[in-house]
Parts: sequence; C-alpha cells; structure tokens
Amino acid sequence: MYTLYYVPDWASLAVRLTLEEFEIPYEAALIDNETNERDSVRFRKMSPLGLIPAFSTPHGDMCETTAILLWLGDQHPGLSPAPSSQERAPYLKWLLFINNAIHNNILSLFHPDRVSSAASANETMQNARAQIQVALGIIDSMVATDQPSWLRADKPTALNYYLGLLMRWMNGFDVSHPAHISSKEYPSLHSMLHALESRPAARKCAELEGLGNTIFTNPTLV
Ligand SMILES: N[C@@H](CCC(=O)N[C@@H](CS)C(=O)NCC(=O)O)C(=O)O
Repeated sequence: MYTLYYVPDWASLAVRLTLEEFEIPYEAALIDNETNERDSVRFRKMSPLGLIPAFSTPHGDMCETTAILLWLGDQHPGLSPAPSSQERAPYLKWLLFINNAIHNNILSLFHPDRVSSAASANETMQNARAQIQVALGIIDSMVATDQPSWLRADKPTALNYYLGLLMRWMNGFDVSHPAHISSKEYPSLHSMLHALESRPAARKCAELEGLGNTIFTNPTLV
C-alpha cells in the first residue's frame, strides 16, 4: 500500500488525482502545515527540503512530483506511455518541460522572496510569469498541432493532472494579481481542462480536499 503525504491543494494533488484516476489504492496522510511537521526528522528523511508531496512505496520513500508520477507509470501500465512505446520519448520530454518551464517558474512566481530581494520581487514575478506564458503557449500549439495521445482528457495520463494542477493555481488568483494566468488564453489546454474536471477522479479529489466543482478552469484556491 502506498502512502501519500499531502496538504490540500498543494503539489500532492497531482499525485492524488493520478492515483484516483487509475484506481490505485493508497492511504492519504494529512500533513499539518500549521505545525512544524514538515521539519520533523521523519518527514525530512522522505523529503529532504520538507516539500510536499512525499510518497511511501514498498520500494522506499519518494519526493519530487515528477519522479513520483514517472515511478507510478512504471509500476502501473496504462498510467503513462510504456518505455517501449513510440509515445514514451515525447511524453518524457513534455513532462520534464512542464516541470522545468512551468512548475519551477511557479515557485518564483509564488515565492519571489526566495529568489530575489524585496526590492526586485515584482520584477522576479513578472519575469517568471512571462516565462510561464511562453511555455504554456508552446504546449498549447503542440497540442493543437500534434494532438498527442497522452494529453487527451478522455484518456488522461499523469501529465494531464500535473499540468492541470499547475494551471489551476494560476487560474485561481484574482485577475489583478501577477500570478494570475488564465487558461482561456490557451484554447487547446483550456478545453482539455474543462473536460478533465468532470471526470470522477477530479470530482472525488474535489470532495476530499474541498476544491469546488470546476477545479481546473474556475477554481477557488484552498
Ligand atoms: N520540486 C518539488 C516542489 C514541491 C513544492 O514546492 N511543494 C510545495 C507545495 S505545492 C511545498 O512543499 N512548499 C512548502 C515550502 O516551500 O516550504 C516537486 O516537484 O515536488
């Protein structure tokens, strides 16, 4: 049995959505962010920087969302393109692209204080935002042109949910906030998210973590 260590609406949600989509049994362990639970020796052994998610498996403990999603794909055929399939190379390329060009920039967008002084925080956010917009535009065009089999809402992979969660967060900020990036600006991705949010896995996670009905396209952040 797996254990997913989570905080509602944090990066653990990408793993939870994937586990629910593929009906993989797991236990969910809520981490209390109000206490210093993420600083405990036990948690830091799983996730050295104290970041969510952490994930316990029979093969050992893991952290890093992308690593967990890739590992789950290797254990559970159908969750992502198999290593021998023709879709594997593009799947890996775009999964890592999303991690590097979107998720990592989101960290600067949401926490500019961690990578710059207070005086340059606004510039840091604007730069991160611009880089995310470029990356989203590239993915949107790729989806419109290639229609990849691994990013369809009617047959999702872990990648749909990872991208969906990242776009959820940015959709959820008020339009006046620099971290707001509307998915409507990316029509292929927006329609994928729109279809994705009515799937049973999305509905169930919405209920479990209190996320509302339109969890990707019109979210209320927790
Ligand atoms: N590179 C990590 C980033 C995970 C991450 O930043 N998680 C956030 C929640 S969404 C976190 O734990 N933040 C707490 C903190 O930064 O102290 C991954 O992909 O899993």
